Amino acid sequence: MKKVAIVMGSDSDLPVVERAAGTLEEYGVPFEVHVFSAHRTPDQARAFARGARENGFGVLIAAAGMAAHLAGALAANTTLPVVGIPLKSKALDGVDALLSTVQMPSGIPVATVGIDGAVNAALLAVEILALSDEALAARLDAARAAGTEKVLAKNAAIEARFNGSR
Ligand code: RP5
Repeated sequence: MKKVAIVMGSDSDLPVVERAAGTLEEYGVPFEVHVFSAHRTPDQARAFARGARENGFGVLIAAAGMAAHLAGALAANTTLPVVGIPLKSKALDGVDALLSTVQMPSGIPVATVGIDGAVNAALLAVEILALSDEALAARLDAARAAGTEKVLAKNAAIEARFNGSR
């Protein structure tokens, strides 16, 4: 199976990024985690993206806050799919990172998830790898069905509490 790369702009991003790593672990998807910054270590970020395909990666996840150019900078240097996670920071609550990540020029796509959306970023990566892996696709289907069951059970409990006498 191809690997997923999780790249973050700073080690201060790790608390959110760990949720992506945990999700990939749940699905048994191999991954690496790196700190490369579009601004502080641009040469290393570029080299990583340029070599990612030949180094066995299938999807890159890029997490960054503030002026979040990391996902775009990686996408500029690879045609592998790049999933961007805009991270919440103090001053602008993550809207700065969201807009920096999502507003890519035509031709260089970044699939952007919600602010701090690390779990969905990992799930998107799993879905991409599952295009050519039926066992992985089956695991996604099973997890989706289990999630549905959980919500139906919650609905049943709420309905029983409030609608019992109707
Ligand atoms: C971004 O700047 C990083 O992704 C991080 O979210 C933010 C702040 O970085 P630190 O100053 O905490 O290293 O590039």
